Amino acid sequence: MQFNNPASKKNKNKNMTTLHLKKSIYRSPRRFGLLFIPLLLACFGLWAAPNALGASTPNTKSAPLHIVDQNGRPAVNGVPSATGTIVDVQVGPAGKFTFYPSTVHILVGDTVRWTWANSGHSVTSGTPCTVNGQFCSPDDMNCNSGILSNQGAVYQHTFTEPGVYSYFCFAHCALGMTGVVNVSGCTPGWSAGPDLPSVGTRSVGVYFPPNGKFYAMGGRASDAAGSDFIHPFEYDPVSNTWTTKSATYPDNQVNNMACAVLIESTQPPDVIYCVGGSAAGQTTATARVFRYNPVTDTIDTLDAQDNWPGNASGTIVPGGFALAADSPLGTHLKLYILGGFDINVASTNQIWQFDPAGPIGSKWHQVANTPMGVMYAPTCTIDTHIYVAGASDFQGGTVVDTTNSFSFDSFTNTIGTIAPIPRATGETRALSFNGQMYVMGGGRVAPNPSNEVDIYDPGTNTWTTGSSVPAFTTARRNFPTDTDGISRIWLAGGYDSTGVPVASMEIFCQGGGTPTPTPTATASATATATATVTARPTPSPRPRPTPVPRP
Ligand SMILES: [Cu+2]
Repeated sequence: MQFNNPASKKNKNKNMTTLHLKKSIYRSPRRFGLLFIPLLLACFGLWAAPNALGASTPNTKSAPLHIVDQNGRPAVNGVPSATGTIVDVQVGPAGKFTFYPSTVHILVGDTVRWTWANSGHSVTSGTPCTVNGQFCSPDDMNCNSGILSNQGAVYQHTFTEPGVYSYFCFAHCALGMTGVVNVSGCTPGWSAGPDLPSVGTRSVGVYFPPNGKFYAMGGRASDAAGSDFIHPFEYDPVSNTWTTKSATYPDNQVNNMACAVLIESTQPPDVIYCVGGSAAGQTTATARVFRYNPVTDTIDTLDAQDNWPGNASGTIVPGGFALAADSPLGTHLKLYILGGFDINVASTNQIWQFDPAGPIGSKWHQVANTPMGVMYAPTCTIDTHIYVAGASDFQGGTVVDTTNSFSFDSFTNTIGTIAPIPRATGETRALSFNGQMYVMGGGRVAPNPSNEVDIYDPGTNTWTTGSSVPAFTTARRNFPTDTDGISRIWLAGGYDSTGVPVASMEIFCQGGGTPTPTPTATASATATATATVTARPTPSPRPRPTPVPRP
């Protein structure tokens, strides 16, 4: 199997799906992707023995250090909040002068735990290579002296304020041994985020694990011809701001696309693939596939031989879509597009599988058909199945909402039945969040659009609403939304109840939230190096963040 993004989707090994792992176990791999788990396992196996090598002896004569964050407020060290998560970073793995992963994305209240894979390194906060005294190994004291620790040492720090925290190894900073901790805020429950750069609708939301950011791909400002967006929008949870990127879409057929994070082989980089789409005011649709690399902010279009065959007529936009593996061995994830909308004609029922690693001209394969035509269908993958619940249909010359619900087993290529969603909806997205399916508002037939979040538990085949993720505030449809799979959901824009595109954003955050009120870090000498590295259960990324919706 491989550990690519979006993390949890990759592991389709059925006998692992029952494992309920601690947040701290599965968050790391899904956040940091490929290679991290194998490395962790290897290293932790190595370190399972009591690590007598501990860190250097702290100098207890010095005055306690008052640790402050970049905003000058007290930062708490070593006391994970009640709901906090621990994220692991290796120091000097494989004898290299690196931290791995060198950049981590966490929430306020989370803890970063550094473990020394080799000796003679430090974790020292500051913009390379200047000590700023915010935190440092082994015990947050005497940061300026750059105390080095040895193999097996463990140092951890809990971050209680949002921000970007740089650090480096005192001995090897000049060799580029540096790291960054991105800490984003978390208000438990739903809260308002900043407006999109424009009012907009029919964009696709994509969470990009390598940088922890949320993208609104494509879409348009209104239903008028020419209002299509030209550039991706990027939301940064750390700065809580939207940015219009420089990359330019290959064409204006960027509404109602299917987009998801894929990699082309067993190695990063991950990129966002977008398939199909239409332009405002048009009844034709493209079949092209393009890639957006958020790190380099570049877009390129695949060879025309790799156009989506589901739109052979040139009039069909993608239906539901989700990432899934097609075998228990879990080779790289594939994108599935279920159904589609033959614009102003009918819904369609083909399922197409896209393999980004396939040779040119052979990336697409048709698999089973959906049990009914589905379009604008809430779709996500949980464990070994793709679920669809509440798709749109085209009846009597108009788009309508339905309760159509089913599952698709991507291993066996078969359709299954599930309890139908209790309300009709469509033109929205389903998200895989902590092992359940969340159908986000949507729909256009009164009383829709909705702000309701319907939760499907595949284990019990039942639907609920309420507790884990309640309704959001502004009812809407055709809006970009996505999740990191475990703690956050983002949504923005869409048509509101009056049918007008809006710009408002809503953010759901679970956990990591309230930092434990703890006194200023009076660094205690015992807080160091003794941390026993507990053997970790085999990480099987359980919750699987879904790819994208398709308004
Ligand atoms: Cu070093």
